[in-house]
Amino acid sequence: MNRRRFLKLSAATCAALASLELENKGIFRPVASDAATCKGLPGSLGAKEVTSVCEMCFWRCPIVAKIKDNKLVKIEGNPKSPTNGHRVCARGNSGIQLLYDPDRMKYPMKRVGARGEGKWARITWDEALDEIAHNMKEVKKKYGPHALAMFDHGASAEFYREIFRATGTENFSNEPAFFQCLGPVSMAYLTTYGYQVSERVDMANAKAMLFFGSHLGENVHLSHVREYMKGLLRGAKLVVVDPRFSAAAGKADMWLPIRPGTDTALILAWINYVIQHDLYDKEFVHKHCKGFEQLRKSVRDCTMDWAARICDLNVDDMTKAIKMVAEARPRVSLHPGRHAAWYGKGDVQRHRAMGILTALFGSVGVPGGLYFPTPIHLGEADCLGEDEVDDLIEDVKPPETSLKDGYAFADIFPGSPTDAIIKATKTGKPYPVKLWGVCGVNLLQTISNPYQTMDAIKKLDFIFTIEVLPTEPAIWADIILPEATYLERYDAVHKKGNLYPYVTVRQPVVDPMFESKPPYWIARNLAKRLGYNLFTCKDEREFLNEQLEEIDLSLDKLSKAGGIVTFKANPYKDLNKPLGLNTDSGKVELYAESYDDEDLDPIPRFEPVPAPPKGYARLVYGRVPMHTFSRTMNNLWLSNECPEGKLWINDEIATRIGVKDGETVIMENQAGYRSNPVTLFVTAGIRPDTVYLPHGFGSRSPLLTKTYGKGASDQFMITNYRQDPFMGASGHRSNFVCLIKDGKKLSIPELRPLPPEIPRFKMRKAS
Ligand SMILES: Nc1nc2c(c(=O)[nH]1)N[C@H]1C(S)=C(S)[C@@H](COP(=O)(O)OP(=O)(O)OC[C@H]3O[C@@H](n4cnc5c(=O)[nH]c(N)nc54)[C@H](O)[C@@H]3O)O[C@H]1N2
Ligand SMILES: Nc1nc2c(c(=O)[nH]1)N[C@H]1C(S)=C(S)[C@@H](COP(=O)(O)OP(=O)(O)OC[C@H]3O[C@@H](n4cnc5c(=O)[nH]c(N)nc54)[C@H](O)[C@@H]3O)O[C@H]1N2
Ligand code: SF4
Ligand SMILES: [Mo]
Repeated sequence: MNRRRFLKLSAATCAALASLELENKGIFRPVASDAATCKGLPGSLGAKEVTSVCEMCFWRCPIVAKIKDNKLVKIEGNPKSPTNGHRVCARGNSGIQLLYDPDRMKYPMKRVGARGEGKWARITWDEALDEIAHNMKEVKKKYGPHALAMFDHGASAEFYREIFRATGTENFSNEPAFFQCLGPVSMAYLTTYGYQVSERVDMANAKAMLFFGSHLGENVHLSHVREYMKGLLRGAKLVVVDPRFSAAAGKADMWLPIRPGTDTALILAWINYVIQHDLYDKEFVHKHCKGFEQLRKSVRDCTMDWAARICDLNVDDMTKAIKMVAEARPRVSLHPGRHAAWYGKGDVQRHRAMGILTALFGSVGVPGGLYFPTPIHLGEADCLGEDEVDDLIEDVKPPETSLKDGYAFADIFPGSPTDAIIKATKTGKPYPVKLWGVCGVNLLQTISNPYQTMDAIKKLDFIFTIEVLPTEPAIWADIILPEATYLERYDAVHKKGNLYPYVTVRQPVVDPMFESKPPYWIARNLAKRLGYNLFTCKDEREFLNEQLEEIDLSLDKLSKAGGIVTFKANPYKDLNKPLGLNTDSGKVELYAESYDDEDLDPIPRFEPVPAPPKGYARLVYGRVPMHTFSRTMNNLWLSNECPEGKLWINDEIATRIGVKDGETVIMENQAGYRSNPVTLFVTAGIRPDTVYLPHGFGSRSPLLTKTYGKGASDQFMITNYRQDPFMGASGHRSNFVCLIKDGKKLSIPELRPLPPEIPRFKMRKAS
């Protein structure tokens, strides 16, 4: 079967994801309204307490803002929320310090120095929007619609995306938070289960949990962490596979400090083991899975000894761990993972293997296992102009050579891989990309190889950014538009269809400060200048009411209900009936026929990723509970709590190379790039071949006065990356560093033997 055929099949297989995309945009028709079952007490919208939705991270917890003398004084969780209740996390609580950050973008600005130099003049909104519209028209006229590209993440970006869609371009990075985040796991579970599983795993009811990475506790999605804690408190066993002693490893019954990049070998050996030792759910497999025989044959040589050598683990621990988990079947929460863009090539297959092991335990549609979403179908807000856009782009021809060519996701996801957009911008091939619009994405801290990104930006005719803070993308912009923060604006209706489904809305808790404007206002005024008849509602309340109408709700009704209404969940399945999944076969696809292509194995195979070159350790990264990526680094309260991410290094390595805990060093990567100074955390809790740096620190924007110059950035060490051939994600974890102390280079000694199956990374100097 060739790639073209795969694409055709996957289009059907992946309809569920498309629906999810559409659902998120609020353009899905409802099938039934559960609104009659909504419960709620009268709230106090518009009074001293205003209900809204947090955006300090993308979990979007329902909140209540407390206002005194027109000033926001406290943020709490919405007590009526079935997920977080009155709680918020440290970041949610610190939203106040984003609102009142004196470094905020206050006025529209125009660049007057060289790009990236950071010199601007204040201009009016009219001037700023005129200039953006003029450049968008010019670039489209000169090079065609596909020369425009948009980088977006976050709720407000939805509005601007409509404008870019109306230009006819195919180039949306579709949220770097997709291509650098959960793209691979989405693709894998869509193939295997027919839906985007995301974090839909019922940990509160699990008897055993199994994590690969997934550092919950440091990764803080509040209600998700609470479900995990509930599971632990009820006595669930926990096995954590992580090269580092993560917060989750600290709570685990077993920690397996795996060699980075080898998880697929471990999972295949475990699949083989549970099949050989009858530790799988035969009934579930027989009734609900396709391809068991092919799976059994394919993994039969994946022995525990083979995997132990590759993963640098011992067979006894591996055996004990898998038995512990298998005994709990079907109440096993094998966490599907969220951040899955790890190594590039094998990422989808690693998550396919995880999905397969889950099915062998029968942990699907049952308490404690994977669960199914409860769709909430909002109405289409006609006045946003969705139909207008479809008419406008009806005749737009796709480019002869598309930036999506060759990617399996192409029919399913509306965007192009971020990396392809950047390369086309830099090289002009296969066609020139000349204008970028950026909203809610820190181009330099989010995307692999920031040096390449800066080179690309220099080639643009025009770049504008819509921002709340003067972070790196603002520094590189020609025009910066100051957007109202999430506490000063409306966004589209927010719904969550997980274990406790609900609908709520974000609404301003104070008026926009300075000259910042809400996204709806900005989008409407930009669209007008471009001649697009979009955003014709009187105001945001009108389109929100249109979205809510379909589920028999309105802003007033929502307000009376305390800002939130809940729905009955439908997470589990009757396993006596066919699952009727949205896959090719309607069953769980252990063998994915649609992958039957020369480079897409229908059953995952282990493909090694290169080991560190001699003298280097692999750089991996993750979260700290007090920050969200780079976006919270300048927050007064959060930066007080956690001003800098420390570089974790193994204690034995530290002794051998003569560095101590708390000392400051510089990292140098395999291509010779050097980091800002970073403080060491010396610990036995990390493998000797690996160092770990929390993500998002090391800001390069001097305008962020509370964080500039503090700590080092993982992204500025990530110059080497590999592309996932399935869906275009770039894996960030194939970079290696040695340390520089007092100007002297310290080589990292190799303490763990490398098996012949794993090649070593070949050094290349930076060009
Ligand atoms: N506080 C906070 N919480 C957040 C976020 C935030 O910014 N701040 N962001 C949210 C978002 S969008 C995401 S995507 C998630 C990300 O959070 P996760 O989905 O949990 O991210 P992972 O990359 O799975 O987990 C990081 C862990 O992977 C380990 N690791 C590195 N390499 C390997 C390997 O080869 N094998 C194994 N088994 N482990 C490895 C690292 O040591 C680290 O402990 O967090 C979410 N939660
Ligand atoms: N090296 C490395 N790279 C990574 C990751 C990693 O762990 N390590 N994680 C990956 C993952 S999982 C994800 S999800 C992505 C996240 O990628 P991004 O979402 O790009 O992450 P941030 O660094 O938070 O950048 C957000 C930008 O939006 C701005 N912003 C914040 N709020 C608003 C708002 O309300 N309106 C507007 N217009 N702008 C706003 C912030 O000031 C900031 O400049 O990064 C990915 N890239
Ligand atoms: S987890 Fe924290 S930062 Fe994220 S939405 Fe909830 S309260 Fe806000
Ligand atoms: Mo993410």
